[in-house]
Amino acid sequence: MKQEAQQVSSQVGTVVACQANYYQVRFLVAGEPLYFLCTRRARLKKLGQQVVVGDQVVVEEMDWQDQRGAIATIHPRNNLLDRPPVSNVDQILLVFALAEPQLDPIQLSRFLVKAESTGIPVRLCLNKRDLLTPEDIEQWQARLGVWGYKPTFVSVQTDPCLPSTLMDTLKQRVTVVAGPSGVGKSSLLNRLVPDVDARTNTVSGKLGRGRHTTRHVELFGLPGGGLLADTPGFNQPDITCDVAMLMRCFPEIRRSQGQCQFNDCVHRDEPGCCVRGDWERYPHYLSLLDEVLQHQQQQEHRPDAEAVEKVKMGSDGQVQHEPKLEAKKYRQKSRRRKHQDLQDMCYDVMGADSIDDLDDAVLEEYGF
Ligand SMILES: Nc1nc2c(ncn2[C@@H]2O[C@H](COP(=O)(O)OP(=O)(O)OP(=O)(O)O)[C@@H](O)[C@H]2O)c(=O)[nH]1
Ligand SMILES: [Mg+2]
Ligand SMILES: [Zn+2]
Repeated sequence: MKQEAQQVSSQVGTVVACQANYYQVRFLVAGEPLYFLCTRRARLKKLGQQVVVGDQVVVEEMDWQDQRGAIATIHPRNNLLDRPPVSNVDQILLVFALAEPQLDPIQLSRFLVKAESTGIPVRLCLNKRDLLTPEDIEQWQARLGVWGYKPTFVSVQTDPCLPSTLMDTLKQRVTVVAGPSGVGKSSLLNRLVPDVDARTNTVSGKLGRGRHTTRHVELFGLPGGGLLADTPGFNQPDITCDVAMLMRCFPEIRRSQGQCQFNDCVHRDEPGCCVRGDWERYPHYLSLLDEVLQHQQQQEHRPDAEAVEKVKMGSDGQVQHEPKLEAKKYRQKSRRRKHQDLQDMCYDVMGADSIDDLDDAVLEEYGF
């Protein structure tokens, strides 16, 4: 059976890591994972199609001896997270610590909204339960239940077995672990994939978002099936979705959807609004609403002359250009820099073989 499977010259696999011009692609052969080191066909490069971790790809010219091949086609993506770039994600596992660092409800809200705004199912995992009393844990459970979440409480460090609710949700799914720095994301990965050398405490950089760590995302195969990617922690995700999406990001608002008098109610000061009220996260919602409206206003009042393009990867793998609208663009730039911005970006991005080939400054500038 295995022998027969090894005869094929082309097969669909999952990209689990990208490094320079090479991609590690995982195949299941007779139920066992096999990893091939692959290049990308020149045709994909010409089409401007980037390969990202999570992509389902057709690998051709498979050399079963040396486990090498060439990526010929990227299957259409179900979704694409941009930071770090991972596609076909089944769920986001949002990890927070109950203590050390102390659980900040506003920060948790912000992360939840950011995760929900991707449209990808979100699961909440609260780590370091060894540091809290059972009473405190019960209080958090009740409180977050009212928010609309049913977190899994865990101590990655001291639990003899990780909870079955957590293990079950990871089975056969592609999961991206996200959350602030120091909450135990890498520790969890180490626990789940015992032979992995995911270093803990490695986040670097001024913003707590090391460039290299964000880019070198990798999907690890779990012993019970499923794939898991660790991400570096950062403490303040931007909320850049629109108002309609913001409302969808709150389970409390989703629950009362359609009950407002006006279809376009933003639940702020409209008369007869039944969402407005004394629910715990209502102030979080109002503050994020202000932020989102402000962001929207900034976009609307952006002078055209200052428009700078942003490079995004479409779900089809094509590089797309869209106006970059962040406040960052108002920074003073040298004349040469202004003139060359757009051109540089086109050449740098389109001419590169993979994200890893791009200049760090270009990636930063254009929001990768
Ligand atoms: N008390 C306690 N400490 C834990 C637990 N899990 C992890 N830690 C500790 O928390 C610290 C941070 O853990 P990491 O796994 O590096 O956290 P991280 O989320 O990957 O952090 P970044 O990579 O900075 O985003 C380490 O010192 C761990 O030993 C736990 O269950 N209980
Ligand atoms: Mg980490
Ligand atoms: Zn309303």
